Amino acid sequence: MSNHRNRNGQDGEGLHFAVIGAGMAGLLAAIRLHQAGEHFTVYEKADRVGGTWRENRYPGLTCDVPAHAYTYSFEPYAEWQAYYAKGSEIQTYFERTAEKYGVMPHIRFGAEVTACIWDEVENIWRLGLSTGETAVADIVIAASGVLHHPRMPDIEGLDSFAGTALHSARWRDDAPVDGARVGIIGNGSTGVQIVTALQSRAASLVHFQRSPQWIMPVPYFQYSDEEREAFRREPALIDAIRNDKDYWDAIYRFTHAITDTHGPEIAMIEQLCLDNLENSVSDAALREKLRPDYRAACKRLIYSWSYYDAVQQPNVEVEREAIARVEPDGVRMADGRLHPLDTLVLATGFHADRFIRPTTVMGRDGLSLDDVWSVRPTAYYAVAIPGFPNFFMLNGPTGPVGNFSLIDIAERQWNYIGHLLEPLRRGEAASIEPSAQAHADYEERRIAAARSTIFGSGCSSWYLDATGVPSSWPWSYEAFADAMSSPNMTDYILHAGQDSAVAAG
Ligand code: NA7
Repeated sequence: MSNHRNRNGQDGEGLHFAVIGAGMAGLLAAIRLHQAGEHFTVYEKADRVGGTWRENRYPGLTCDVPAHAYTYSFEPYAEWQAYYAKGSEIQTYFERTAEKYGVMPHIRFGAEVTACIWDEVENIWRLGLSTGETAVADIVIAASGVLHHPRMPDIEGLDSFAGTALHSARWRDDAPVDGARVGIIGNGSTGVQIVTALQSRAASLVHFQRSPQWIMPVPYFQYSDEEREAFRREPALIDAIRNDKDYWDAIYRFTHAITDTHGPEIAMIEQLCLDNLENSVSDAALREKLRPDYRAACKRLIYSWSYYDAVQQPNVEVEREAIARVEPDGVRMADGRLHPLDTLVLATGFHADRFIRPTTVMGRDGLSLDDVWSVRPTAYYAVAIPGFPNFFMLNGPTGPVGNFSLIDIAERQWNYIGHLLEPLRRGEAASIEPSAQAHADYEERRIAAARSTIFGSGCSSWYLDATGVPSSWPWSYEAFADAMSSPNMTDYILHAGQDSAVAAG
């Protein structure tokens, strides 16, 4: 938009972007905007970059996407220690990458965006910050994360616990673990990783499982110093891993498994998980405790190479009885038994439907995002929302979930957003948003398809919205890649400013 007024008092022409969040997706946006010479500010509530990887520090934290696939495509990393990276390594990667690409000076740390209000007269977003300041921007990139509001379990007496109780996403290094009696509530990826990591450190460990999980066996190995040296010398070796046909075939197979619940791919996953349980757990009673009563991949599949080993150690107990309450000394079960504990870890997940909320977001005509999302959070192709011009999300609602690299997903979404910005950059319009009709059609198709995915096959999980419909992309990964390669511009409305449409689809 060559004649567009500049924002935030900066000199020069062009659009000004406000990026919300300096995690993986926000840093991606920042780096790409910096490379393109755009004006932008990243607002970050915390005092460091890293998002999820800054917030989560629990023992055993590991990304279950192979390390070389969980990196930006433009910034391969030779230093990964193992096939799956530890959380602390990933945090280091993001810190280094942010420094290397020169985006740190553009990040306002300690500045949470509390409000985004669309100004229809000026065609700008007016931002309120936790610092009491205000800012304006032509474009908002909401990269505020998905799993960032810890869900505390509603268990009677939790506050009465005399030991240390803490949520997995609020880990404290002073929590007694070594030689302590530790209990872990929750059996998602987080609980499984914590149990595996703490088994050898705790005196005793109880894993409270409301629902058992299917465990997918995966390879795990360390990279040697020689291999890392080779990666440094020859980054093409890293590309070969990233682009490995077997890896991508597995991704495609996985989405076919999700979408074709009676096909050969899901049958293979189910068999692998079943064989893992049958062959890895020797005690028949324990095997039955660990056997889920729903289909594999209905909940997010747990990838682990060592959980079954950990729970077969003599200091570990898998507890399937219902929890009656927490008492000062430990956890009381419904059948009256007490597990005395020093430390109680709540690996009970997150409120996965929040996205940018609780930030107040108001679009055209005072339209509130909270109202638009009153049934379920939604966005056209997971990126944009009718009535919210120039507002784009990375890793927003209805995007692919599963065992994929969210970095790859965000990069594809960024490409899509880039196409949407072209008419604004050319000065042909002051704003762009999807049409309500296009979005309604998308949601109708998506919901119908989502109901018949494996996620909707009859289990509880954070994949389901409040009405029980899977909230995710319900088609194949190839379909997602194809959709993100270029938007259908006829589904978008361009406004020239002063609220007059210049083109409508
Ligand atoms: P998840 O996958 O949402 O798992 C939460 C776990 O906590 C799950 O096993 C729940 O059992 C259990 N839970 C929740 N509330 C309770 C109560 N009140 N009592 C007993 N058990 C409870 O969260 P994670 O942090 O493990 O993983 C989230 C994502 O992070 C993961 O998928 C990766 O993408 C990274 P339930 O199954 O509901 O019976």
